[in-house]
Amino acid sequence: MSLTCGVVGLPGVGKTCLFNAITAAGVTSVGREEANRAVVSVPDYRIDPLVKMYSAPKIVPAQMEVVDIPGLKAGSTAPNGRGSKLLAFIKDVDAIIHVVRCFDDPALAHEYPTIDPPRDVETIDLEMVAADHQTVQNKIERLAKKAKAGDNEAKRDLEGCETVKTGLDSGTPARKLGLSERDIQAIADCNLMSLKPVMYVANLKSVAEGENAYVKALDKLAQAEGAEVITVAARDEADIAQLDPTDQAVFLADLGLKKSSMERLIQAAYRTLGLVNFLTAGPKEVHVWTCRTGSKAPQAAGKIHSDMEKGFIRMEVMTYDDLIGLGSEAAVAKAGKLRVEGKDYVVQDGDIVVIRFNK
Ligand SMILES: Nc1nc2c(ncn2[C@@H]2O[C@H](COP(=O)(O)OP(=O)(O)OP(=O)(O)O)[C@@H](O)[C@H]2O)c(=O)[nH]1
Ligand SMILES: [Mg+2]
Repeated sequence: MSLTCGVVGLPGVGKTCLFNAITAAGVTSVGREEANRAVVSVPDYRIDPLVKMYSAPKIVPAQMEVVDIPGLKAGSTAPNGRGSKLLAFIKDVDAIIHVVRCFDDPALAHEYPTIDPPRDVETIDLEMVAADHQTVQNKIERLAKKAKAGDNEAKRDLEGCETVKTGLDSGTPARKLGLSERDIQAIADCNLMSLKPVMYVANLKSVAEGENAYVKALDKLAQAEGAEVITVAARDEADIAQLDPTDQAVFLADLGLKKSSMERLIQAAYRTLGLVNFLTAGPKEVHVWTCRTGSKAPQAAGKIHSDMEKGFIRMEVMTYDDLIGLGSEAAVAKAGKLRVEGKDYVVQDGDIVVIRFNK
């Protein structure tokens, strides 16, 4: 299962630079109307220690797709506007990496004469809200017909949709409306953009810059909605990503940095997707598997092989910390910390598992 994060923001804020920094793809796309796509491996601190423990020759990390979407601006959602295509790109992603310019540079064009992260975030949010509003309105019209004909399910969904629409009317993104399970159910097939999980990227002028008032303003806004913020200098990081690994280390050391912030960024983006990673580890390979948060053992096993879901008997589970702390599977078992879990077990991040199943 590889999910997709979309890099979104106003024109010229550094989205393509960030995409290049993440993927080392080296694309130039100023003025392009198409999206750039690449799949990246998700760094995981648990992989190396496990590889060492088992002398495993093969590593399979989790992966996610990153899509660089051309800049969106106020008014993009107007019918037949250039933005309708851009909005379609956003519809297709599972989470949003919202890039915000957090530096002054009169030589570098910005959509507005001032730098103002909360305004920039709101501009993009309002575009998504406007498009979502239309989507919900269309659904309400369809449901109203069915409800009138006596369809009770349609009546219930209609209520949920009305709640969401009222919220969107006030300009609030759906993700901030505190919607109930039932409301979310009612709009599930609308695939609302403003409901997608978001993380923010504060883009600085250079890696030498410290955090500034713009970053603080973005931090505050993100904190209020429980979203993560990663501070980067996309242009510098894109340049660094083009170097070979030894030169990268030298370059970063020159700047007084240990490593590029891309690892942190990829990890934060991956967390924003709301996934759980579990692992299988042995002398052949260390493999990171991915399932949705809340998945039960058989569904998680199904990510490895469909036979494991169909014939599921049990899942033997140890935590990463126990395995590393105690030093071997045998020691974990001896300490009584190897758990046997059944089909109702909800798989946790960092579980190291063995699936027992009927072939
Ligand atoms: N100084 C500085 N310039 C940057 C940074 N990030 C991007 N730029 C510059 O800003 C300009 C636009 O960068 P892009 O990455 O193409 O911006 P974008 O968001 O992809 O733009 P659109 O796709 O047209 O919306 C380029 O000239 C970059 O060199 C940065 O971190 N620091
Ligand atoms: Mg771009």
